[in-house]
Amino acid sequence: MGNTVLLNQKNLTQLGDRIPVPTFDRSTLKIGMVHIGVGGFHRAHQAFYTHKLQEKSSAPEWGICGVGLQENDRNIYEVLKKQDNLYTLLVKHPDGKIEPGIIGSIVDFELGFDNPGPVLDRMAHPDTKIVSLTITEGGYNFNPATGEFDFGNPDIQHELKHPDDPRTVYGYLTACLKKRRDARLPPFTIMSCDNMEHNGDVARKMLLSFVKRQDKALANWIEQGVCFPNSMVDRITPVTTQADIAYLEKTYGIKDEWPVTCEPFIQWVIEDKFSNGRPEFEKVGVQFVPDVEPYEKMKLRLLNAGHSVLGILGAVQGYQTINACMEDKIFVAFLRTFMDREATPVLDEVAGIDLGSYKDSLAERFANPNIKDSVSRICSESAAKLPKFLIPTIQENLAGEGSIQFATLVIAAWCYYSDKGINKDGRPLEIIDAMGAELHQAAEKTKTDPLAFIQQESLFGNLAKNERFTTLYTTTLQKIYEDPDIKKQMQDML
Ligand code: CS2
Repeated sequence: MGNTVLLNQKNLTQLGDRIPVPTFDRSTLKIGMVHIGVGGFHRAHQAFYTHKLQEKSSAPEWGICGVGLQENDRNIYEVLKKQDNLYTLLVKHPDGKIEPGIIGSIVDFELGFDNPGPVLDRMAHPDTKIVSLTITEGGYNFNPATGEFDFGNPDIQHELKHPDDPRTVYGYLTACLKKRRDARLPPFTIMSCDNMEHNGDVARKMLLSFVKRQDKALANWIEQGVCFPNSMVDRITPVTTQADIAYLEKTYGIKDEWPVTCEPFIQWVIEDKFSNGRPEFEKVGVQFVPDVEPYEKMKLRLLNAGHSVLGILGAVQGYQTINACMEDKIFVAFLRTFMDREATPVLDEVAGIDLGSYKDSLAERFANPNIKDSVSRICSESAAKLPKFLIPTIQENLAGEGSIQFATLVIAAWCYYSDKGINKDGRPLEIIDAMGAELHQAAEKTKTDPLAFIQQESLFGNLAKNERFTTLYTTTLQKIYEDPDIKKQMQDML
């Protein structure tokens, strides 16, 4: 290792002696993709695939411009600006090996928060062919109980009154699609990369509901011309820690303020439905299929739900990381039994995939000791996640005669977690949830009304009205409140 070098374009030649750096000419890339929501996941997934494609074959039309719409995107914006949009990806293997590489596919970044103009211009630019999204499960602005667009959101109300001052993704998309239509430019594809069943269909339905309130003709134009491919995206990407930053500096002498770490596994299955061309991602392993639904469902109901099972139970038990949960034989057995007995029976066949091996591989991925994915990341935004990952499995098993015991323990533990905010040993939990206050208020009524938590219909639908569920839930809950050492209950169930 030589002296410490700041990560930026000018220093790339020097850094190239230390770790792999982009070999393609970033300066000539046009921006074909605008991505909203440049978190760790985008940088470990779509930007990584795009980087690989640039390395493999020339794809000059497909550079990425990152976009942040919220105040809390300012940090990443400032770091990436300083680093000429370069960052390091650290791929962490289970055997301890860490594979570093500098990713060069993001070539510009715009922040809309202070001034929406540059973001709108970029999205309305003739070179832009795809606008992709990782705005999180909660970012789609629909009421989970009805599945309809939530017009009650104050930002949406503001945008309806002031179309030139967008705040949410819907305001931005509408304003720039209008610009494109008025300029007689072709529309772009809107590509959702969030963990939701039918993510593209949901994005389409929500955007059209919003646009129809403003401009019916524009809604028609969007309906005719904008494609919204559904997709399944996968790569475990923990939160970057100070230790990752220090590792990079100490081991390679690279000063990168915001590297990304991830597991080696990566998968992207997309519906081949694009309005205005697409990168040849199949050259770098992306699968284009006519129907993504079975893949999405499999991943959400096994991987994401599996994560939540470990996360919620692990939080109450006092574990800090997902791999720590997987060092506990009871957690491993509980997870597998949940998957086999409850999640799998309500899944569809997935052509070419052996579910047994898929579940084995999930257990290996979760156990990767090098990843140290925090339980708090997994539990964050559970109110947006569980209605998509876990609750449908319970509802479908209730509709048949399926087992619901394992998932019910997780819901009961989530109530305890939201009520008490501490683990079994009384230590405070780090709870990050946009609905945190509502969850707490509902959960703390448990003492007087055991069903209070699950009566939140926007999350649980009609579970509180199902006797088989409420009977099991109430007894399970009572046991947790008597003794939050949740492992005992888990063990008794195996
Ligand atoms: C996780 C996901 O947020 C969560 O709860 O399950 O972020 C998961 O790591 C990714 O979907 C993996 O592809």
